[in-house]
Amino acid sequence: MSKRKTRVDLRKNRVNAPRRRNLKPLDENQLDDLAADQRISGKGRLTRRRTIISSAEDGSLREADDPSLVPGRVLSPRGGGCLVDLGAGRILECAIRQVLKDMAVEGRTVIAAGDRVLVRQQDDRQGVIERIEPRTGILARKIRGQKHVLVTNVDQVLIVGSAVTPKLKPSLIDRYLISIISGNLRPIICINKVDLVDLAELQPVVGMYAQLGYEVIPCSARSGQGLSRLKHLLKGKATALAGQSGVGKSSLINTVEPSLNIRTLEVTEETGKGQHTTTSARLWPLSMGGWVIDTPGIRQMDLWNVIPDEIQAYFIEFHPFVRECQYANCTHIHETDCGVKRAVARGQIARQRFASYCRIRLGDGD
Ligand SMILES: Nc1nc2c(ncn2[C@@H]2O[C@H](COP(=O)(O)OP(=O)(O)OP(=O)(O)O)[C@@H](O)[C@H]2O)c(=O)[nH]1
Ligand SMILES: [Mg+2]
Ligand SMILES: [Zn+2]
Repeated sequence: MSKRKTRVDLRKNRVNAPRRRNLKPLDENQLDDLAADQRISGKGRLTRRRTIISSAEDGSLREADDPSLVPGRVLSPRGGGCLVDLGAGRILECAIRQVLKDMAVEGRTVIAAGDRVLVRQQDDRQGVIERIEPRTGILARKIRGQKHVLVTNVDQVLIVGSAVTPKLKPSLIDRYLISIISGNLRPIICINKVDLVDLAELQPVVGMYAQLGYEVIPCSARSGQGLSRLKHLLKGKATALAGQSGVGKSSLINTVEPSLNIRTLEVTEETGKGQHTTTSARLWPLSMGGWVIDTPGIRQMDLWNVIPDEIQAYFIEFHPFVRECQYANCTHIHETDCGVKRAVARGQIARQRFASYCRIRLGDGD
């Protein structure tokens, strides 16, 4: 590996007391705010210099190798730190070294579930994360203009929706599809709670995504329907489960791995919404091989790093019709002579997908 030594400017230690040992639980947003606090903000605060090794292959920055560091995988962000699995059943509660927080200039997230890290162990319960390995396979979204990494180092994302309670939101599925594909991950669409509906009612939406070439699994954590197919797809892979609160993400993981017994809660009767039972992302090993990351239900999935003109590229069924648009820069929204709109009118593009495109393009929520 070609390596290069560089001198980098580092920010002065935080003026406030360091949080290193303070591991009291914070919620996801507080953690993000913490990370946001720590962006490098001005030259006036750059006081120390340190030698960092940068690797030409992956562009990652890290300090010189240290044999006393042990590798681990982040199970869950927790307060200002996180839980790290060192393997063989050893789990440490770890703080994050200040220098890593200082380097997290890109966005809100210093550390995310799934991160591969190097840890300096302090005792059999605690340690400090000294290094974060380069991430592959990120699922991220945008919150208040910044990148929020939901999970890292996964192969695929299971987009979980429910047939009813809460009601299926294809436009949310479409947003997930864009962020998953733009993150170079494989999407799998899972429509849970099919025990509560007549399968024939779901057929149009299942058919719509299957026709686009996506893997779609109608399933039920309650009746067991579709679960053998789901298990087959999860085996040996690192998979994040994502979707609204109450759709049954944690329930599905419990069915695949009953010993986990993850907490789940009824959907609120009046609102038909979930209760945000899972509050931080958590990685779980599967006994059949592979990992799953359970994530908290999210209300909104704003796209990170996808500009409006690029959105149409993710609607693969539009591609053959775009050349029939009068203008090369057609947005397929207000133009009258538009190949995409004609294809919608002829039934060659699903209305549902076109409606999603318009909402996402116009920046409307779901
Ligand atoms: N009828 C039916 N109910 C289900 C099914 N899967 C989950 N549920 C119920 O749906 C409710 C919500 O399930 P959870 O697993 O907590 O949902 P979640 O997606 O993890 O929700 P958050 O953690 O809040 O994001 C629970 O009451 C489950 O028992 C299913 O296949 N059929
Ligand atoms: Mg949950
Ligand atoms: Zn057009």
